[in-house]
Amino acid sequence: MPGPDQTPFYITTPIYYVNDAPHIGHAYTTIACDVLARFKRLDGYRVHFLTGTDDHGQKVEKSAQAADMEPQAFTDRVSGNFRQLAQVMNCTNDDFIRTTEPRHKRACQAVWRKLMEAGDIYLGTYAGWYAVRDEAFYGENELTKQPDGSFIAPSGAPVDWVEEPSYFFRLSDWGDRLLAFYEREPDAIMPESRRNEVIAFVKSGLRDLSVSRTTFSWGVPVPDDPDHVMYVWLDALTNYITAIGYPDEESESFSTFWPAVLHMVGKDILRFHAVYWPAFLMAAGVAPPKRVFAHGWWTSEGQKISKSLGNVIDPFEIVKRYGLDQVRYFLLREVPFGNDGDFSYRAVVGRINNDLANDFGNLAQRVLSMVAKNCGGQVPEPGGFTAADEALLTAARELAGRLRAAYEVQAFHRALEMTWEVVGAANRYVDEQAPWALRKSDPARMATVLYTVLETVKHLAILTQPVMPDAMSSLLDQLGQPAERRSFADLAGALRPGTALPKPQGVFPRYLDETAA
Ligand code: ME8
Repeated sequence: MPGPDQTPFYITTPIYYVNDAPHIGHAYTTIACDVLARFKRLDGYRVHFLTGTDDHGQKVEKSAQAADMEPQAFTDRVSGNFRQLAQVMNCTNDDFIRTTEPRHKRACQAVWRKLMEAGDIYLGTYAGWYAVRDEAFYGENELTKQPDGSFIAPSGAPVDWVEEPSYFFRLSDWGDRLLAFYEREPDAIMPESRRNEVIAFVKSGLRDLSVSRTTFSWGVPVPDDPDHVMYVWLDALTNYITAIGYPDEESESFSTFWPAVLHMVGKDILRFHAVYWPAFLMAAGVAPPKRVFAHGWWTSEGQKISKSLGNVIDPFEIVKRYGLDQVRYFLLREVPFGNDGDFSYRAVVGRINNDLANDFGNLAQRVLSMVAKNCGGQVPEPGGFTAADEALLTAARELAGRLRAAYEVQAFHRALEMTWEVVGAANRYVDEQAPWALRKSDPARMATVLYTVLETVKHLAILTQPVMPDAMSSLLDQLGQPAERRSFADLAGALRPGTALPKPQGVFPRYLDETAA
C-alpha cells in the first residue's frame, strides 16, 4: 500500500521558554511530534518538522536577571539545552528556531506591518492584570482571590497590575470569523472536548488584546515605535511561519508547507494557538493552520510537576536509566493522547517488562533463535499456508492501514494497542503451532510456521520504527531487511527465503531493578 506521493506535512512543537531546564513535559510533546514526523516520512509524505525556543519576554528576562546574566548569553545557554533535548531524544527535526534570530525579527515585523495596514492594530493604554509566568493578560473575572488579598490566574500563576501605553489587536472584531472558521474546519482543533472549550470561550465574547509592552525591552521592537516591544505571544506564534520563509509567501517552502500544518501543543497553551493565532493570521491575510492538537498534562506520582515540590522529572536522567526507546514507548502508550497522565516509575517498569520484554521481545527472540538453530540461520522456505497462517499474515498486512487511521487523528496509544494486538495474536499462534514440536515430525511445516512469524514480525518492526527507531532498526537487521527497504511501501515485498540472518540478539532487556523504582 504505497503512501501519498510527497504530500506536504508540516509539524511543529511549541517553542519552549528558555527560563528553565527542559523536563519530561517538553520531551513528551517533542517525541510525539517526532513519532508523527517519522510515520509520515515512512508513509511517503514530504515532512518538515520544526522545534525551537521562545527566547523573548519578561519571564525570560527575569530569569536572566536572577542568573545574573545578559539575556542573550542566558538564552544562548538554555536554548542549547533544548537543542540537546531533541538530539538526545533521537528527534528528526529539520530545523531548530530561536526567536532571537534575524530571520524571525524580520517575519515578526512583517506580520506587524500587515496587521497595521489592515487596521487591526491601534494605540491605547493597557490597565489590567498580567501573569508573567503565563505571559498572559487576564480579566478580573478570571482571577481567584487568595487569603492574603492577592489574585491568581486559573493556571495558579500570580498576577500583577500593569498600566502602560500599549498597542491593541482588534480581537473583539474577530469572534464571528473565528466561529465560522471552526465551523468550516471541524478538525482544526482537536480533541473535540478542547474544540468545544475554545468555541465556548469565543462565544462568550472576545476583548481586544494588548500586543505590545513598554516596561521592558527583551523582545522584537515594534516597527516605527521602538519604545514598544511586541507581545511575546505574537512574537512566539510567528515562529511557525518564519521557519518556512515568511514574509516570502511565494517561496517554495512557504507555498509548500503552509497551511498544511499540525501544531502540537499542551492544553495550557491552546487558547493562544486556537484563538489568537488564527485571528492574527487571517488579519495578516494568511490562511489559518490546518490543525492544532492539544494534548494532556503529566503529573508525577500523582502530583503536579513543580520545582518547589522537587518532583521535576529530568528527561535525560530517565533515558539513562530506562533506555531511550523504552521512554518513547512509555510516554505514548501509557496515556490516551489528549488525556492527562501520571508518570510513575512502577508504570514505566511495568511497560518495559510486560509489553516490551515479555510480549514483543519474547516473540522476536523465540522465532529468531529457532531460525538460527533449526533453519541454518536463513529465512526458511515456506510451503502452503494454512488458514491459521493466513489469518496471522492478514492481521499483519492490515495493520498499516489501521495505524494510518489512528495516526491521522494523533491516537498514538490506539496505534500501539493495535500493534500489540498483532503481537499477542502472533504469540498465541506460536504457542498453538508449537514449531519446536514440528522440528522432527514435520520440518517443512515448521519452516512455514517460522516464516509466517518472521514475516509478521517484519511488519511489526517496520511499523513500530517511528516510536522505537533504534530497537526496530536492530530487529530489522536481524530479520535481514535491507536498510533501504524499510518504508511502508516496502511492506508489500515479503521476506526472501534463503536470506542469511545475523546471530540474534535481544532487543528489549527486562528491567531487573524493580525495587529501585
Ligand atoms: O508555553 N505535561 O513554553 P513552555 C505535558 N513558550 N506537557 C507539558 C508539561 C506537562 N507537565 N509541561 C510542559 C510556552 N509541557 C511557550 C510556547 S509556542 C508559540 C510558545 C509542554 O516552555 C507542553 O507542550 O512553557 C506545553 O504546552 C509546553 O511544554 C509549554 O512549554
